Amino acid sequence: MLHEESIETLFKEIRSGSRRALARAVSLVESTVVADQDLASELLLLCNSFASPSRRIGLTGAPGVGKSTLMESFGLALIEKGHRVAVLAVDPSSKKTGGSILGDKLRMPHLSLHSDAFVRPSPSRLALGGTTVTTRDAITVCEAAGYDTIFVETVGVGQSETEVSDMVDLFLLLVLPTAGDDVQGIKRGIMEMAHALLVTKADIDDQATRIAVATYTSVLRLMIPSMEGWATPVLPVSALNGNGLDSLLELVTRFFDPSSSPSIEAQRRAQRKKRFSSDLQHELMSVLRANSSIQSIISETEHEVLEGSIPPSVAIRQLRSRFAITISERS
Ligand SMILES: Nc1nc2c(ncn2[C@@H]2O[C@H](COP(=O)(O)OP(=O)(O)OP(=O)(O)O)[C@@H](O)[C@H]2O)c(=O)[nH]1
Ligand SMILES: [Mg+2]
Repeated sequence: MLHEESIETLFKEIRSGSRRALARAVSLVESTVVADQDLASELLLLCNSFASPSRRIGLTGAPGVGKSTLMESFGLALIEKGHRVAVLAVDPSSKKTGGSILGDKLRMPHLSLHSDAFVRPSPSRLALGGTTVTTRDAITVCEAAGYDTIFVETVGVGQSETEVSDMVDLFLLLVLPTAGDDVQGIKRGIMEMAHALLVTKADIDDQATRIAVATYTSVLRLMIPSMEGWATPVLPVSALNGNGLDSLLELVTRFFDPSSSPSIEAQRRAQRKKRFSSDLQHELMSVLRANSSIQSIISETEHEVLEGSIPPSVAIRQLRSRFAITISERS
């Protein structure tokens, strides 16, 4: 069991490049055990003070579209250029299958063994909305460990895309070259959030890939761009033969060009603001719900609203004054 003194040791080990220590640190910040949370906070404060410039890249797309395989080949290409790459996963399905940790290591066999890479599928912590809340903290720990490129993979289901797009700088949507038939199936909101669309498995069918690129390009023209002044590119890629990886590298370099970093910093600031405010709301609701007298006032009022005996607007006003009384009685 970790205690305060060992947090400093753990932090030193992380800084000196130990991947085992990093894996333990990520488990600690992901832990829901109450006793771990003070230690996790202490570790995160240390890590936060060592934040170095980094590139946070999210990948989303239907199951099997090729996210992990792309990170394997693109991650290795980045390592060759001197980068250190961490891969985290927000995987709402891992709870059910329980097999994704092994699965992802198999999908990224070379990357997961490379000394300049850290591959860690996060078990999903189902919070409100059914997505993880701890991946952001795992990002902070990986950055303190000297990983300058952090990939976050998520299967495109439910809310996880929004969550991931709120924790990364560059957000990539992967689609299959199914001649654009899928366009209808992809939610408009996700396409508008993406900074680029990658048509995967381009090695399989040349013509289908070209049609898919053209279809997605024209659909995107009708949508609101993910960033002001940014035309969302559609790139064909093959993780298998490496075609398109140069263009992807060029895109990533252009996106993170120092001349655009003020806007990345502004985006991170907005993300921190959003997270603080939503976590605060969540926390306040749990505090309120844990208080039995407040909980019973809420239940009583809810019952009256459901029965139609008072309108919701009046109920809320009544609750506001009853909460004020309850809180002042206690202070
Ligand atoms: N031909 C071809 N097959 C690919 C390519 N990329 C991935 N695949 C295959 O597609 C299958 C799924 O690939 P993954 O990388 O696991 O896909 P994923 O999107 O990470 O899947 P989930 O994590 O399950 O959502 C595997 O059998 C891969 O070998 C590619 O560029 N070309
Ligand atoms: Mg995968």
